[in-house]
Amino acid sequence: MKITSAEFVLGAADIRQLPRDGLKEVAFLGRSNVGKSSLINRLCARKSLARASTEPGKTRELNYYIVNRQFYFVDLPGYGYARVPAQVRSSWGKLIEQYLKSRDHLCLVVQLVDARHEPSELDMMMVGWLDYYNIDFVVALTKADKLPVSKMPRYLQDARQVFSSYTHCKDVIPFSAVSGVGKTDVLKAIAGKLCA
Ligand SMILES: Nc1nc2c(ncn2[C@@H]2O[C@H](COP(=O)(O)OP(=O)(O)OP(=O)(O)O)[C@@H](O)[C@H]2O)c(=O)[nH]1
Ligand SMILES: [Mg+2]
Repeated sequence: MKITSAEFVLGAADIRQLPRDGLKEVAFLGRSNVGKSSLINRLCARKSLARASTEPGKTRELNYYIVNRQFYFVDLPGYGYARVPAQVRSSWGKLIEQYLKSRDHLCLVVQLVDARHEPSELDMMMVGWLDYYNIDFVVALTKADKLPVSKMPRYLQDARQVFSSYTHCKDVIPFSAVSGVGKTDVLKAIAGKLCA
């Protein structure tokens, strides 16, 4: 699949503000600062379509981008940023769960996990929700460029092991927004679900 156009459509802090046009959507989920916006920018070959943050926890809304005038990419608010008040953190959790539960046209979630670290409790809670709500997902192991090439096979094997118990996990893909590694595989997974 080739992405030929991508435009920002809306940012919503409330589930009721989301589009009702029935277009399919692909959502990007992961802790704050894991690289969601950078991954979206890389997929779309745009430098600053989705704002990559200098400060973690900046993406507080669900940001909708229309891609190829056909479907949406949804940049979900990053979770798990410690310096955000507990009340705000729990409202993000609710917003994300409401989103996952209610979007009938959500056909794939790209779950991002930092390639260098074990998935956090919150990451595991998210993939638990994805399985529970019957949503297919792929895991992108982000910032792969920061890991020595020799270590990647082992990290990938470990991650595959962790996620293999989830019925809806379709693939685990090393990804780098810097080098572009993994872009083709992520796009392939997306195209597969959009055409299904
Ligand atoms: N080296 C490297 N840095 C990356 C990569 N992806 C993202 N970053 C950096 O990580 C930081 C966070 O990236 P973002 O894309 O803003 O992360 P996010 O998940 O959208 O963050 P929030 O919107 O705060 O939830 C930025 O400084 C990026 O430049 C990558 O693949 N490699
Ligand atoms: Mg972001």
